[in-house]
Amino acid sequence: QTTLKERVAELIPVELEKVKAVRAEHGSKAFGPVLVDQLYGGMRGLPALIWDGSVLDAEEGIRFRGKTIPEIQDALPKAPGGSEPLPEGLFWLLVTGEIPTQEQVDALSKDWAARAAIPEFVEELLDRCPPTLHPMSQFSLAVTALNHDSNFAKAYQQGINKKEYWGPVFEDCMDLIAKLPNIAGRIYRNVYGRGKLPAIDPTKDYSWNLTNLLGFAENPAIVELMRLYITIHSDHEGGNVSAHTGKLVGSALSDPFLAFGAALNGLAGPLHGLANQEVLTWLLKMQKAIGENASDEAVREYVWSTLKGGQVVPGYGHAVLRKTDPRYTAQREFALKHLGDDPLFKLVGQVYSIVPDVLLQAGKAKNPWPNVDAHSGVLLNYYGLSEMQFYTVLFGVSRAFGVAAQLIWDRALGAPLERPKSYSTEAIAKIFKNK
Ligand code: FCX
Repeated sequence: QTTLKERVAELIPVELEKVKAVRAEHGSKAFGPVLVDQLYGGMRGLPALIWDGSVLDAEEGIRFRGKTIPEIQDALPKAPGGSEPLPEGLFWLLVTGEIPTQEQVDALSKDWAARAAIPEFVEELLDRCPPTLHPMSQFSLAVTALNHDSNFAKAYQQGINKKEYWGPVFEDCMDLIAKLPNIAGRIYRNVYGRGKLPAIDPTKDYSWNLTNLLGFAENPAIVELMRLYITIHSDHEGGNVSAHTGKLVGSALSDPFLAFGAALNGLAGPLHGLANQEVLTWLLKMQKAIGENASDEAVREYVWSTLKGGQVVPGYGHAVLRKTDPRYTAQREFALKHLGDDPLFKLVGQVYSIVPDVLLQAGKAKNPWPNVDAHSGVLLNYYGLSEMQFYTVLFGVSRAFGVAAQLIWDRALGAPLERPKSYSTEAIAKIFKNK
């Protein structure tokens, strides 16, 4: 049976040829004009990056290597007795574009379990963090510190040939993903006083181990949720803040730990991954203000008061999407199957029936529909993982899959240092004065 690394090695010459052919045929063609407004407007819609793992369509949502979320739920290998895809399989798909066999997925589970231990000094670093330090700051700190043992940084210092970069980067990416559960678990237990971490079970899959490190694995339903959660948060093409940061920092040949540590700092922003936490905070505040089983009118008024206070409605809107996020839908379907009439789930549904209208009426947001973050917190909370400040850490564990897959290919295909051109307002005024 072929390992993931062997398959990547086989695919590299094929991909190099593909890129060469596309560049030879289309390299000098223009995508279209760039508007000055795009420079001021957060580069929306500006074609600027190559990202192979996934592509986002504004109407349809994400496709991982051409496959929609329902398609990967169907096609990827599952755990015994489970019905959600194993993220191990998704990583294989992101890296190779191919659906792995059950044996290949099992081999990844074993490989990651074997690499899962974190250095003692990183454990101590985390143990010394005050519980008041946000879990995302602790997470990025620990991931950055893993650079101590980077295979790539070491190989670079020893003068590795550029053609060989991808090998140690692949090893670093595998180590990175493998070590995240121990980091996340340690942060959770330290911050919330949940006792000592259990050992990794090498006979179990990645999500089971992650859930067990957090202390919840005796409930098979939350383990299934974790498999779905890690799968759907992994990748959302290349332009979002975390993915782009990982790629950008990697382009300086910073190793995958430094690159992903930087990505995590972007994910920790409230307009991006922190929305995972913000949604539940907002829902609970609303529940406190208007009570359980509140009327639609009361919810509508609360949404308006958020907008009038100059705040965003967390979990709604998107820079690219213009329809309900299929990652929201996948979580809603999971909730319909498992959550019954949980009051917070009911509130999420009620909010879904009200917020889009309000945002449309307010007339600013280009997309009034819910994104991935509008649903995740309610699911985790239902199973007892109620500490919302921790939620973005789980998003981060998942996002490593997408960033790592691209880092491997960027180094395999010799992606150059990123260095776009910037302009001052003065320069722009001068350039376009007489145009
Ligand atoms: N609530 C209130 N106002 C909103 C809004 C929302 N949910 N979404 C957009 N708007 C506002 C913007 O703030 C902006 O106002 P301004 O003109 O006064 O600056 C205006 O509508 C136009 O913004 P728009 O072009 O629609 O959206 P952007 O591409 O600029 O921003 C995000 C996209 C996602 C940042 C925006 O919709 C938002 O703030 N949403 C709430 C936070 C959130 O859920 N983030 C998570 C997104 C994602 F899924 C993820 O990364 O995890």
